[in-house]
Amino acid sequence: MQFIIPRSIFIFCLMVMASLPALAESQKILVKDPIMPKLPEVARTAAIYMTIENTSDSDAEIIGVKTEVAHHTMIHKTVEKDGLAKMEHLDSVIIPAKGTLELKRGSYHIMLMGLDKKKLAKPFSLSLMFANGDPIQVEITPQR
Ligand SMILES: [Cu+2]
Repeated sequence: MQFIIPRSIFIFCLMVMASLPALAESQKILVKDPIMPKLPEVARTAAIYMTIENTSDSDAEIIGVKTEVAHHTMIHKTVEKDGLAKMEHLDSVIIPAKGTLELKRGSYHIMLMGLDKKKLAKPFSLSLMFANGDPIQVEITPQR
């Protein structure tokens, strides 16, 4: 017995494959005002702030951050407990559809740990990794 794939199914599969890159591209993320405040001479950690806007119709989830200037990079949120500011480590953070997430002092931030100070002499790049979609490169110029 011969098994023949109907032509219509074959064409449908081609169409699905062709639409995949478009799907990744439909995740529209805009990063504004990325900053890394001036560090004390002895600092081994640094916080990075920025505003991330999601102009798409679906939530965007950042599941990690990568950079060459630090050994570890984490997403943190500063919370106040019993009058003390504490940093919580988050596995991921959501930027709601048509929404904005502000990374700022006393709130969400990107934490760099085990800094390679030599590499901080000039601008460096940071990759925001998404659950769905391509990484986004952000250029950071350390303040001095
Ligand atoms: Cu932190």
